[in-house]
Amino acid sequence: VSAVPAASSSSNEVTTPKANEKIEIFRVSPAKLVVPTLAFPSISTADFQFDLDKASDIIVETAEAFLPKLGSARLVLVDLSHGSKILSLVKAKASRKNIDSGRFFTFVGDITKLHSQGGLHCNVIANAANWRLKSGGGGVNAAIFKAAGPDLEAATRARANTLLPGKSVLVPLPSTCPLHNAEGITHVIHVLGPNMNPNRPDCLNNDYTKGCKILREAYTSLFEGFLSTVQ
Ligand code: AR6
Repeated sequence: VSAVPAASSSSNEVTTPKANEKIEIFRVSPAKLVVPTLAFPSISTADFQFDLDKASDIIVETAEAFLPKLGSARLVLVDLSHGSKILSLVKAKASRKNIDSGRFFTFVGDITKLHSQGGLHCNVIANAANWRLKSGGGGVNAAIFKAAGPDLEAATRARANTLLPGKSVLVPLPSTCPLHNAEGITHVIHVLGPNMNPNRPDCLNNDYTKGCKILREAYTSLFEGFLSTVQ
């Protein structure tokens, strides 16, 4: 049985069936062909100045704990450059623990262009948000709100106005949203991590007992949100 996407009509893609060859053609939504995949940035480790070594332990441990619940779905930690320290740390620690690298891996690219520029299909992306769930600011938050346009702001407002540290909110994207129709992203999960930057609200003043607890809660909440889209 061949699954032929109904829309592949370019003449040089057409193959002629051989005698007696049975071909069944049925419509397959492109979204259904993609393995459910969450792409997420390293929460709190840039503008919020969280320690990279501690963050990498938490990312690897929470991802490892969630993989068995996720079926064939994948978790992908994304950052912008090949020199990313957090990607190197996580890659090394995941490999030491023999975590399946087909289901949990790192990827270099802009999280808003993973499909169009990186060839990576992700149906859900996470945002390292601020407590007001406002667009702008810097980092990945500014990039995601800019790429998604006003649709994401409206869809976010329909669900929440603020977020507590360690929590997340799952926001479905309408099909009119550029991130949905150009990149195949159906949901954005806003996550608020712990803040160690004295110039940002709710600074924890280097209290890593509280900080690690909140970062663990943040990833747990993020992966639970993703799990709810898979089930
Ligand atoms: N694609 C992939 N990764 C990115 C991108 C991108 N386009 N942009 C940044 N990163 P940050 P935080 C990586 O600072 O520390 C915002 O202003 C980046 O290299 O975005 O949680 C919010 O409004 C780093 O590894 O998030 C909050 O106020 C990771 O994303 C505050 O910053 C997270 O960096 C949140 O700070």
